[in-house]
Amino acid sequence: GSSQYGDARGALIVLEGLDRSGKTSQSGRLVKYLDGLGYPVESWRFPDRETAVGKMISSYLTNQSQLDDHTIHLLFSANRWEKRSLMEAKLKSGTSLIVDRYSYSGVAFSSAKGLDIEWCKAPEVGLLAPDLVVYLDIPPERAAERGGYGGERYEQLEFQKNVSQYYKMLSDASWKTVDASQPMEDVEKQLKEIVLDCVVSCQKGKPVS
Ligand code: DGP
Ligand code: NA
Ligand code: NA
Repeated sequence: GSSQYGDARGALIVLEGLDRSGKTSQSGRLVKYLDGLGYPVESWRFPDRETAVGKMISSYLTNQSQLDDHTIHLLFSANRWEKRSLMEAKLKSGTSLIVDRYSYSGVAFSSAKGLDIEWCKAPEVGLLAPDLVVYLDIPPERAAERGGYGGERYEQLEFQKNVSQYYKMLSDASWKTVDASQPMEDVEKQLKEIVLDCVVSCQKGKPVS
């Protein structure tokens, strides 16, 4: 067909949400589930702190370095760009990717600091478009109660409230929202259903939008 990846391509599935919304644990569970069903799948996350750029980001997040807001924004974006071709190759070869944060984090977190939203979106243009964005929706106050924030730069209630407003602005009708304040098992069950649907339709060669 007219698919960007040909037949049986992998699905690009992005999980977004506030810090402590449960993305990381759910992403691990989803990968196990899909793998158990026999679908090639990998768990990815941004920022990827292993690369040279990722190490600069990590040092910024842990307050070991200071950077201008625009500069760190562009580093987060560069960190997605440096993984783009590998991402494309994986999808083409049929491997689905469950990605913990993507461009939406980039725009929501930097806009929440007061940077212009259109300026924030610009460096993301040309990255691969996800087949599915799932938003793990949790009130910032509830997220803050969860075992406490880890002390990284953005883990502050007032800032997270601001981020959640920008996520609302960025979301559109194509996003699936899961109530992440439910028990973990309920979140997991709903996510599995949504994500499997997406993987199955991509395996059938669904065109990329
Ligand atoms: P995590 O490793 O998922 O806990 O993310 C680290 C922190 O960085 C988290 O508070 C969210 C934030 N973050 C993730 N991606 C971006 C981005 O592209 N831009 C900005 N400004 N912040 C981001
Ligand atoms: Na977030
Ligand atoms: Na975090």
